[in-house]
Amino acid sequence: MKRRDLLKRGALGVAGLAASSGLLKTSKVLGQNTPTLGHHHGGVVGEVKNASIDPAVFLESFYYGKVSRLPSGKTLREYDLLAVDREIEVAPGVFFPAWAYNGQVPGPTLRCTEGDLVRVNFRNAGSHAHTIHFHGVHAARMDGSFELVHPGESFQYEFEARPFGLQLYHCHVPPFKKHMAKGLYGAMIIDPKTPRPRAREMVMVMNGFDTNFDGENEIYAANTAAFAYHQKPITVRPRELQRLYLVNALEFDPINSFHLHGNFFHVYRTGTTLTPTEFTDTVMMCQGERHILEFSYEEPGDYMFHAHQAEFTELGWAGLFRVSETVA
Ligand SMILES: [Cu+2]
Repeated sequence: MKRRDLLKRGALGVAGLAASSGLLKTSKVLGQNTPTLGHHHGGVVGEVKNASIDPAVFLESFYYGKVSRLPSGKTLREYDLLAVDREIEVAPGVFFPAWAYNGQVPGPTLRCTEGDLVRVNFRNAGSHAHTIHFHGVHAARMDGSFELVHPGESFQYEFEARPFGLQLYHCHVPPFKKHMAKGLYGAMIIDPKTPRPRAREMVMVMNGFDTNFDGENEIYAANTAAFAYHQKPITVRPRELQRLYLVNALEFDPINSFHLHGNFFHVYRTGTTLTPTEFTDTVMMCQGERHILEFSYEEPGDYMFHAHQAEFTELGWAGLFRVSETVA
């Protein structure tokens, strides 16, 4: 049965899909609630405990690598990335057999500064050949598109970090769509040499999961766990500048989006400018697109953010910013 047919029959959402696709592992979690949004305490009952990341921690985690100084004065940053097979939980009780960099989906958010020499020690401990293709400017042999790294093998990628902005890295082994959709992707932030203004910074990698392998996503999320930030809102202080690094790693659906409630945000397209290119409340993003968003809230309260594709929202891609003076 197709996801869209399922949805036409009523507000089944996550629980209905999980139950009908036979992927249900913890029956107490699902099947007893209204899984779609519309009330204030999260879209599903139960929590994702094995997402491979803690969404609250992943949101603000940056992997700066092992830093050393080269004789030229340049900064060298060394990162270790390991591809593994791992089952992850993507909605309460819904598991997905992922392929994951460092055992997590999304992979760690690599962070460096423009001009740094980036060295990535990649080892493939998975069951299929993989690579890492980095967006950015680099030599062809460092592109991760032709040199397959077979199970048990290693490869060292090395390039200068440029241009500054928000980059994407992902496996580039055919069938490409499958290697992406299985979870081999992550964000890479290349900071400008003169840092951006001080802000509270967050990373959201918009993704989805084809849990019944029919070539469509059944679960959607920002940072893998459906409704995670709806169940545990992201707390922000009034008037504090929020900087969101937003990456679209979704497969199968050509377009994804981010819509913010009660507010507008500035868009820095691909993160490659220091002046905003747009002021809006909804940004559409094709596969592989990424932008930096900046905004701040005045009034305390709970504000939704979600894909403006309502179908994605109901299947997990929704969260809340909780604006409060008393943020820890
Ligand atoms: Cu791969």
